[in-house]
Amino acid sequence: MRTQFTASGGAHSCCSAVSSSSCCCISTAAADRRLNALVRHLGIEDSKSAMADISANPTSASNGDSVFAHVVRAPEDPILGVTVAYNKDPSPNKLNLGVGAYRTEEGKPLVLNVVRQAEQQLVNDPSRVKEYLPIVGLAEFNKLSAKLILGSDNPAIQENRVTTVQGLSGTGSLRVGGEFLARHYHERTIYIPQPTWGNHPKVFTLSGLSVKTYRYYDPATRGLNFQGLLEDLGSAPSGAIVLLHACAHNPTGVDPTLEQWEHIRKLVRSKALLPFFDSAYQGFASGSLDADAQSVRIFAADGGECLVAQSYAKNMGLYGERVGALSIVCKTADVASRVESQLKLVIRPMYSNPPIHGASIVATILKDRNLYNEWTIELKAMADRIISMRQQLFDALKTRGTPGDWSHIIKQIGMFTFTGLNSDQVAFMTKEYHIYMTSDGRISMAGLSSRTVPHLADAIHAAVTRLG
Ligand code: PLA
Repeated sequence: MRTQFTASGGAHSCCSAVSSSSCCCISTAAADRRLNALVRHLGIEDSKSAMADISANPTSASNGDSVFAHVVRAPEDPILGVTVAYNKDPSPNKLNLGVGAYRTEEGKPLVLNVVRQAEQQLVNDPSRVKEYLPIVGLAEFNKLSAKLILGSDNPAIQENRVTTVQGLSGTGSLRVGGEFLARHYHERTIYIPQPTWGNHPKVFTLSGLSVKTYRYYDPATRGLNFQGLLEDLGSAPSGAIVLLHACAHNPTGVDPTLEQWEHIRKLVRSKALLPFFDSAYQGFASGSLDADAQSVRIFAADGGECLVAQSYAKNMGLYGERVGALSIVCKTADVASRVESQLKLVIRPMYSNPPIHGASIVATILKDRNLYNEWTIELKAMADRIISMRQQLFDALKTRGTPGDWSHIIKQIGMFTFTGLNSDQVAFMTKEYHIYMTSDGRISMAGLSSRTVPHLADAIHAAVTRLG
């Protein structure tokens, strides 16, 4: 059987004698691609002069000006910028439903009890040191992470066909995966759902991949555009990479059913597309770690290859610890070990090796049966609180007689509701009600509480009736 990865690294005509790791043309071409991508990303029209500005205009300081005088102000990030605006608002009633960060009923950030316990254990263990981790991270963490997402009895793990490297949370893991594919995979196009998490196109473009979209969401039904998805993936070039949200699709909260996943799997395999899963919400969608991993597991069970980026930001509340993992399921153990050797070459010049603390917390919890069980209970409680917020918001809008069908609030899954509110309505809610959310109408249900539901419902009601 043919393997999809050529970890030996393709030889380049200009420097065929050198290994791909030190090949000069790779770095120059990649740097050019990234600079071009950055120019496109910043929306600069005259790319030639912009390139000159970005790369070769350092001498203006001779007249006393800053060498950075030409730097244009970049816009705030569409998601994290919402928090910046929120922090500036002096209103006591302000509410941040922008970034997906879990809050308690009291509106406070939550450190899980199991995380506190694991940290205590780590602090009390004098044998713990702060040495550098290996380039691929903490071995125990990597093994446990692969088992968590793929299932502990997964044959690919038992056959050593999976390589897992620790990453800087979900984002860093996606980026390392993207860069690996740009260097070693024969097809450089990645298909991402429309819409998707706003950082996906940037992460993959700057990894050196070319980004295209496939239809995913149908605004008319506020559900999955399954037909459109099948058509678009069906006409993608053979071998193309496909980004799939493992569960709790961001921003729509719309996931395929298991039957639909099976359909997608067959199509992906028949066209030899390469699945790249983004698993940022395992356990957060349904409250069950196993149920939320089903999509990934059906792909990992068919013997084919795939990539999975995992994040512990949400399900363990380790947002700021930046702990995640990238697993690549390969056809053979030999390919997996060569793939890993190349992943190290991606990571080493990027951040050398990952941080030790967050991964140690996760490993401590995953390997201890009691802590693990306690974690699943705390995780379920978070998921249940989010689900109850859905019901409360839905009921509050019904009580107010807000025009429209709001049943999608209770049908959607995971951290977010894709409300269907437009950017004018969102701007109105921010201005008049101090409610902060992304301009696409996404609200983080995890940031809501019983106390703040009425305020949000009032704001939605006013926005819909006045700007409907
Ligand atoms: N993938 C998806 C689908 C995500 O929604 C997020 C986070 C990530 C990856 C990355 O998370 P991590 O790097 O922190 O592990 N999305 C958040 C935060 C919760 C953000 O935008 O950074 C969001 O509000 O959409």
